[in-house]
Amino acid sequence: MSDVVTITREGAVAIVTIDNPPVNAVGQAVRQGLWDAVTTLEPDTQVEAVILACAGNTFIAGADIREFDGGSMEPWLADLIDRIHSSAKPWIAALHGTVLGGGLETALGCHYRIADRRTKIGLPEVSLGILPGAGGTQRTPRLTGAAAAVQLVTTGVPVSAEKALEFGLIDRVTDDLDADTMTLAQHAAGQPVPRLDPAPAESNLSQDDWDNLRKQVEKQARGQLSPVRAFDAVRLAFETPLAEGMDAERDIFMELKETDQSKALRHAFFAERAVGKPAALKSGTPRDISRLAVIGGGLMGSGIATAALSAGYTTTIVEQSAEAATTARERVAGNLASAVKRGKITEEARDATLDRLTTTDDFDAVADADLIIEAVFEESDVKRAVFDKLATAARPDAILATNTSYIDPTTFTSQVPNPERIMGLHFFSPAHIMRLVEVVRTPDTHPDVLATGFTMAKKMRKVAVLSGICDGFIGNRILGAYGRMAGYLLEDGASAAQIDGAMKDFGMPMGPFEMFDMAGLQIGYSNRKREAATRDPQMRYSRIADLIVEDGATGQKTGRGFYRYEQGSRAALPSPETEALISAERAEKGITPRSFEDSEIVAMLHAVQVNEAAKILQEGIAERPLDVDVVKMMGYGYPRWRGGPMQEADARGTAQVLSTMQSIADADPGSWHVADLLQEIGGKNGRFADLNT
Ligand code: T1G
Repeated sequence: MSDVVTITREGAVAIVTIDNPPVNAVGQAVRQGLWDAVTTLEPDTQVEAVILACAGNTFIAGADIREFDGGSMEPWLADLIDRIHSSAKPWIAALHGTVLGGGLETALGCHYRIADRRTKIGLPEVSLGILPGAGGTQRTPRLTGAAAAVQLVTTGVPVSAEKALEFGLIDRVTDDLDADTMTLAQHAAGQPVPRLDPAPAESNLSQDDWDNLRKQVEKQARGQLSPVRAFDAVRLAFETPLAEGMDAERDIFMELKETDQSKALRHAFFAERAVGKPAALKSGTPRDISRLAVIGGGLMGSGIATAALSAGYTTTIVEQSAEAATTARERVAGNLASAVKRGKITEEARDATLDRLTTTDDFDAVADADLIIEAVFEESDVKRAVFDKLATAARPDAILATNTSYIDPTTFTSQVPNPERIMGLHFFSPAHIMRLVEVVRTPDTHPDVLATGFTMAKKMRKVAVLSGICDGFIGNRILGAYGRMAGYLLEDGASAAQIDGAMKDFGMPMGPFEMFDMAGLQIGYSNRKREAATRDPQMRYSRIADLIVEDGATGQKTGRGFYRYEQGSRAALPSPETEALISAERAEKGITPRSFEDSEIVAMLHAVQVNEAAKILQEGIAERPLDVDVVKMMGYGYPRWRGGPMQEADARGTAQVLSTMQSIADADPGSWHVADLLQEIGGKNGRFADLNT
């Protein structure tokens, strides 16, 4: 018998237990163990029912995703499930934890399913760019009908045990899984074994209904293939017998598995876990922290405090006045009220969370904090004043973090004793929603401090990425190159609408100019004015954004920026004033506007991001290309089914990316320099992924 699948017996009931930590993935060893268990139990006349259960935190949470690139090994999961379903004895699946993908499919091959009340049950395969490949698209519809099957399969979002019961996916929900499973097994023993009807599933949907449903799935997929192809598989369950449907499902699975989208989505899955284990953390031990303090209860500070409170930390917000402290509490309460409204937390949980919050104007309240995050106004002098006070008000061992999107945390190390406890934490707004946080290390930051930052972020259900120090850290530095190139393309003849449209077709949630208008043009204008004296005179400078601001238009909030906005609407409309201003500037610079292909715009905007990322990697600001990918996906809306700019570069071919970047630099050597790392990898059409070890 295998060491990941064991059989025990209680009277006439056999209990097959899988023990394959951490998530009981149904990899080859588990499949072989289950295959052998069926072979052992089928002829055993002493056994009249079989319970399938898992040790640890969860029932099977899916196939082993790592096997997809290595070629599946027999026994195939679909064949194993068929064999279980054909058994002469009833199999009862005892579900707990997160029953996902191949885990649910294995349970659907059993004859009964009983779940602990807290279980989450789903078919998330589309989030990996594939579809349920072991019968999920064929058995689910025969149990739940069309609407639930389409929802489960094409969204990939798990449902509660109660909802699964309502859908007909499981037979029972229990608060005592072991006892009730055994009772169920004993009742089933010796009874006729229920079989799934192999005839096509029944639905009252018309051809038009199906076609409209597919259009909805396509719209929600936003360019991703798998939800739409998974829909096609589900639809087949209503038109063909089970065996035929299974064959079609397998064909679609094999088709999707080889797509760049699926490779990107599998990369994203593992990358957002790998970022939490940078080499720099190997020597770090996280400190045990429970009490946080946040200096500044504005939008960022109250968002950070909300995330901290929701993660279970006792949190104090320190503001400059009693009324500001009260406002901060109201902001946190508002954030939590929204979570209640969205059904994310109960009212009781909200109240318990708020009980952990203290808001005050007494700076000395930081005295018992284990970790303090300053989130005051993004100006060095304002932050310096806070660190001056922290130097004496905070415990000498308290970790001090500065929430900043571009200020070098080293700025503050001379102000406090034990500077090794300082790090930067670049939270993304809104901080209680956005999952990304860039953890910025100074040359002094202690590995334990970094490890504590990563542990805190994970507890906040955030994804932390380690960054060194440069202007904009990882994400905003790459955004800078992206925005600069977009400005040049605008000046050279492409319209804002064409550039934005091309990037939305690429999969971005919005284009650069819609994004600038939404964020507001004033901050960028002020930054550029401050940097004017030190700007490289060789670098091309596009004044268009400055001219728009000087024309009194600073974006969506004022009704005009790069676009015009009707009162109360966010729809970006052409702005004749802005277009006239752009034409005048082109004339002023003697630029004859030229036309661009969308593909050229996308290639150029992608190339400059990869080039900047290559420099960031060369400089050691980011450890691996996957760190860059995760920052762009989690913080900037980069389409997950492209896996981030570095994965996209590998998919396009790095030689191609190098060629585009070389052309950009040749045309404007004062503004662009091809990164050595891009030269090296692109020169041999290598893969950035090879640096992700
Ligand atoms: N395969 C391989 N490794 C996996 C894995 C999987 N399915 N799921 C998790 N891991 C690893 C993960 O990389 C990490 O490793 C560790 O387990 C803990 O994971 C045939 C084809 C179950 C909700 O998509 O959603 O079935 O970093 O940090 O936060 O139709 O893991 O420690 O080295 O995420 O407690 C479908 C994916 C597969 C579920 C637990 N199933 N997993 O979350 O832990 S395709 C999924 C998750 C399939 C069938 C198809 C989550 C979790 P390391 P973790 P967690």
